[in-house]
Amino acid sequence: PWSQFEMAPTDPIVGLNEIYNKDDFPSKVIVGVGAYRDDLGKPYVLPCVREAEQILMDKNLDMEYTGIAGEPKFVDLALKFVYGEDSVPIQENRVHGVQALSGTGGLRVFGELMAKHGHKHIYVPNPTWGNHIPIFTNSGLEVRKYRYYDAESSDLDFTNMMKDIKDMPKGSLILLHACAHNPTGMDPTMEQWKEMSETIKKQGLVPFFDCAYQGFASGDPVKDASSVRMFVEDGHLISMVQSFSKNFGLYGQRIGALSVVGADEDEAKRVVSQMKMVIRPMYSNPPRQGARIVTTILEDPRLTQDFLDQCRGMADRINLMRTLLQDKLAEAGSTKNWDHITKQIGMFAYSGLNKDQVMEMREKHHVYCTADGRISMAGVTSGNVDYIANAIHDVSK
Ligand code: PLP
Ligand code: TYF
Repeated sequence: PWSQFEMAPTDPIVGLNEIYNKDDFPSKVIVGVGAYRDDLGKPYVLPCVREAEQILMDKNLDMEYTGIAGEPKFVDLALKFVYGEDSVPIQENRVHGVQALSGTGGLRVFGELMAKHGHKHIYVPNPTWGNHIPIFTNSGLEVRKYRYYDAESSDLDFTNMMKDIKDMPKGSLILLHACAHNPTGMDPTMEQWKEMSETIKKQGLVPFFDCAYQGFASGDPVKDASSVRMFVEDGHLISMVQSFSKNFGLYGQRIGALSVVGADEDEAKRVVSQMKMVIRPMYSNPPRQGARIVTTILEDPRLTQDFLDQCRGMADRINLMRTLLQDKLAEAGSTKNWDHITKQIGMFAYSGLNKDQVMEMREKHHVYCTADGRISMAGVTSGNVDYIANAIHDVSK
């Protein structure tokens, strides 16, 4: 039964690890997958997470199945974390959701939910996180793109984005990156978000937020939720997927949430009941440990404060590396403008290197970033920043 199966291509982002692992050059560097590293290049478990694990261990909890929608307490805390406790629809009990298999799983459930309920297409920014496209295609939605970024000026292409939004048919789904746009690191300003909110409302579009970096953009999760909170205040009945991979460093725990703001409590609950109809035959129910960890932290004020400090610590280190990388490029002799490295936010620097330059960097310097020139700043350390700067300068001079 397997003879006609062809070898599938490796994933453009995750597959980079395999290529890197085969390279035995001693000072090779990988700045591919967006996963935080400490300044020694090692994976980082937040101390608040370690503490929460210990608390949970001491509780001797059972390992029964959770419900289809996951852990209710987690979902409640996750929604307050992004919408804000004093959010009007939270107060009115018309924001409901489910625990999701991190951002990816929430996106997939959302895609299928909307395809099942009459949606034919979704608009995503160009460029967007590579996985968005197969996730929504596999969900049964046609993926359409709106202009987002101008490679020439390494800046947001706001004028053309607004033009494209104005051309979207009424009722269309539009995906927005809540903060720290992946891969470009360029977010709209609050004034621009306001204009987008007004136009999206006027056009009768359905905004859906992907919030994968709350706390990673500015170091402050409240500030990073500003776009989402503005849309909610403007009266949009948004839906949203949250990931706790990056901000809590819980990557492999697969923990996230998918939520919806309804016109009233009953409406939000009806949507959630339909999410459960998608989930039950897909994976039945989500894993519990990540939900328990996040719950333990967010229900305890002292652990929450520790989390905020540790999350800010990661964001600060990345921003320090942005400044250092830009400085080192100048030091290496580059006369090009690299201002965008420090202007961009979140985990990535969208360097502007083209595919040939990326390949040259891999072959000649053993520095691995994705083919679109995206550099994971989370992988840059004080130990490798000189080496990376010299490699970038060499292939771009
Ligand atoms: N959405 C965006 C924009 C991302 O950048 C990522 C991860 O890189 C995800 C979703 C999904 O990540 P996870 O499934 O680990 O939450
Ligand atoms: O670096 C990125 O953009 C992501 C990271 O299951 C990632 O692709 C890797 C594995 C995964 C989800 C996200």
